[in-house]
Amino acid sequence: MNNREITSLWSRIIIEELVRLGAGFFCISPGSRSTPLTVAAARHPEAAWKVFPDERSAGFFALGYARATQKPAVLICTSGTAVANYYPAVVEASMDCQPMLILSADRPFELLETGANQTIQQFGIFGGYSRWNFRLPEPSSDVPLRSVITAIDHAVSASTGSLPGPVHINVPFREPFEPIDPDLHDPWLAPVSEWIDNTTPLCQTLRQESLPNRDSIPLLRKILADSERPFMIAGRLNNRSDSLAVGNLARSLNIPLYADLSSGLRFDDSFNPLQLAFQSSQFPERFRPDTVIHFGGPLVARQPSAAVRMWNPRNHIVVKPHANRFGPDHNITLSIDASPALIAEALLGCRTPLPSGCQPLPEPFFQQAKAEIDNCCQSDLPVSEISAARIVSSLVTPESGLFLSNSMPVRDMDLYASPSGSQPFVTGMNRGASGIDGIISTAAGFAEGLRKPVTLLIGDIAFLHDLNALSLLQSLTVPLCIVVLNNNGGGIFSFLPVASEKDVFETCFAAPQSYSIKTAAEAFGIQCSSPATNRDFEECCRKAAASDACSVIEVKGNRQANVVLHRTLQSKITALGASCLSR
Ligand SMILES: Cc1ncc(C[n+]2csc(CCOP(=O)(O)OP(=O)(O)O)c2C)c(N)n1
Repeated sequence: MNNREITSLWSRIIIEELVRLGAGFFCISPGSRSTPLTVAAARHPEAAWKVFPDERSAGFFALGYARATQKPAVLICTSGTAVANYYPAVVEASMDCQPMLILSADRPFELLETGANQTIQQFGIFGGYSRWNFRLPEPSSDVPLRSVITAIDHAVSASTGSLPGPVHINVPFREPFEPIDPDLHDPWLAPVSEWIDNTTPLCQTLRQESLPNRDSIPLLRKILADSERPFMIAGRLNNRSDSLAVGNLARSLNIPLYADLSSGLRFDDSFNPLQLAFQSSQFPERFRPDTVIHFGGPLVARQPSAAVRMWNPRNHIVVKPHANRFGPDHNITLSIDASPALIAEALLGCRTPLPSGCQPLPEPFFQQAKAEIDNCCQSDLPVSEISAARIVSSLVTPESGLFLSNSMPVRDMDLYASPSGSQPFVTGMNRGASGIDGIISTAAGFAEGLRKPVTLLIGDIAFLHDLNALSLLQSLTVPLCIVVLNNNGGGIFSFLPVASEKDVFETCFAAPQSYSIKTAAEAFGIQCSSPATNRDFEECCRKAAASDACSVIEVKGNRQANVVLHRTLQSKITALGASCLSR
């Protein structure tokens, strides 16, 4: 078998094993050195693939796909800076435990560090952000094929294991790269002939959910049973079974639950949005739990952590599905590294349900706060960042998905979303490293993975940051509706003390941009509307939901007015809280 045949065969085997392991979605970026992998993926009858001229965008798309499917998408790129462009998406995937597989083609050994063109130090480029870095040898019949296949098996296992995340396999190739049909009767193939004849992976890792240790369940049951005022927090939960089990536990024991936007429970109308209660400083002073049990990862809002610091409860328990360090306040008294779903199920019935008087704030508070938020959404009022979040939350259904950009969109949705049903719908966000980069790409991958229409809420700076991702939308199989909250710059900075540093604020922080969102969208063949009132905005959202085409809805705003609106509504909600607490 000649080198060209070996290279072709080697690549086909890698792609075949990935498909057999369920990693059959490929994000391909064009390049010469990666030709063997690209051709093998594109010609595989069961593989799905999409092409990305921009590897940075490809990385984020793969991240979004993983968020929706819990499976790794496979990134294929050429040598050089192409692979470095995956970095921000790799960081986010690593920090938020999302699977991802990278196959970067490379120059062979004899060309490394010689000044050869398009050759950089690729091996291990992602450092500690990669769960496994591996360098395959140059294709050669001296290498047993079974070792290549089991390297792929381990790559998938490491990416989807108890701590899911990115895995980087560097794949050096010698020329020529052009594909050729190899002779499948070559003796080199004999050890894998059985694998060739069937359709199962050579070695599949079956992973069980991380089980609690034997003592943790009785201990937790006793702590909860002995607590007078237990409180539950649902932080970032990455799968639906965790969300459902945590929600069931809170309901069945009638324990107050703070459901973060990333918990999958924020839209469940059996829980009042405690985000509103935390707007009042009197609330945490009055409501003093003796046990806080936190399921999952961090929260979008910072008030609950500040409250827990103040409460300093006897028991501050965290249940998380992995062994990563967690707790920036260093005040956790017990950490359980096990599946949140298994723990929540095991705690059912551990005590008599709390009486209804133990709820943090009386029902009228939530009704009146709801009425105040709904007031901002009156039909004839100009659409604002708050009303846009509220209206979008009320229109999303279990047949669709929602993605939030960082900065204000994720915060506004966390605080002002209307709980619209007991069926939680899927909400995506990049809160691992909270970047404003790659958001459109991630939302597009999220929609493709979900196979459902998705609405994205994004600020104008984040939109501009990922503008070329608009080129991906034409070929999506489901529509993405992008709501751009255009306040002409970084609106979040107007809420910070630096806003009063007049000489530097506008230029160095708000950084206004005066580009036309409409022209930008139309340059990519996407229709853009700019509704002025809440009525028009809702109408545009409904139209977008009824259409198969991707669309952009621009909400034009003003940063100063946005701050005033937020502060006015916040002080009304704070006053409501104070009056309910003083009764
Ligand atoms: C990659 C990256 N660069 C910079 C930041 C810091 N940052 C946080 S919010 C923000 C402004 C975002 O503006 P926009 O997307 O318009 O949203 P808005 O603040 O108006 O809600 C910036 C630059 C970040 N989080 N991520």
